[in-house]
Amino acid sequence: MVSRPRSIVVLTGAGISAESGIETFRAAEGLWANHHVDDVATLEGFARNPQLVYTFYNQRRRQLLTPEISPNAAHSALAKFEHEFGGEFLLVTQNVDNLHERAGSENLIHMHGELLKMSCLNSKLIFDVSEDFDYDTQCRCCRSAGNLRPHVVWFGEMPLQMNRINRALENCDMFVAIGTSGNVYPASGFYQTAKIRKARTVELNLERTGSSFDQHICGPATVSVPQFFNSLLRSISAN
Ligand code: BV8
Repeated sequence: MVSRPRSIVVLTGAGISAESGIETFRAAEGLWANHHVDDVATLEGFARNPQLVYTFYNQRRRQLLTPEISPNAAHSALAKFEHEFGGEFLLVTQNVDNLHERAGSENLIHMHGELLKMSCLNSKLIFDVSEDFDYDTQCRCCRSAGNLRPHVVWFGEMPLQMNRINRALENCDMFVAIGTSGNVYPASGFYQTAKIRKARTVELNLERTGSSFDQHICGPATVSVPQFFNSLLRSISAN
């Protein structure tokens, strides 16, 4: 077991944002409860009914920007650890919300894109966005309407910065998965890559997801994440 890790990769999923008030994907009242994933999270769904997809993401963006939604103790504990750890640290999130950066995380990859960005289908340029947008919104590059899509990775599309993620996984000696059901590939396979490299693998979740992590810590992220990372900091500084 790694007593003093030198390189840590953390993967987060919807569960880390649940206590901030953002629904997870697969909970009964989850985001997709009212929509079929094929209709709102695939390129085919977007081509079939773009307005449904624009509305789905506009609603989520509006919710994210309401004052009630803010980073929770788990987001803050990860940012604190990153700044005090002293080793290599990479946070990979499957979430498209901006709660990690608002909590102060810096070495962060949004592998499934970001709700507060949109991209042009022609130029592939990426723009910040905080308002609703749809088929009639003009992009600043083409100066015409009908070219914009959410900068979000849909099913069947390649997640972002996979080379950088894989390099970090192959080099890490600790991998921690927080609040993810492990249903979606390639994120669901990251812990195997880490295990092959003899990294210590830890899962923080409400329940065991069935994957064979070295350690499973059950409980809400706002309790387990500060406990785990603060105690790791203490053991590192004691060594
Ligand atoms: C790709 C953006 C090729 C959109 C998302 C058949 C078999 C296996 C795989 C496939 C298959 N057919 C197709 C595939 C590939 C497919 C896939 O995995 N499909 C699955 C559904 C079968 N994947 C893809 O298409 C990906 N691309 O494979 O490209 C490739 C890739 C690499 C290399 C070569 C080729 C692209 C997938 C991206 C899809 N986009 N999001 C949007 O956000 O609207 S996925 C979406 O669901 C989220 O981003 C998130 O990543 C994902 C999973 O959700 P979770 O975050 O895990 O959330 P979930 O609700 O499931 O779980 C929440 C967890 O939190 C639970 O465990 C719960 O217990 C816990 N929890 C809840 N509350 C708390 C908590 N834990 C702690 N505290 C709490 N309070």
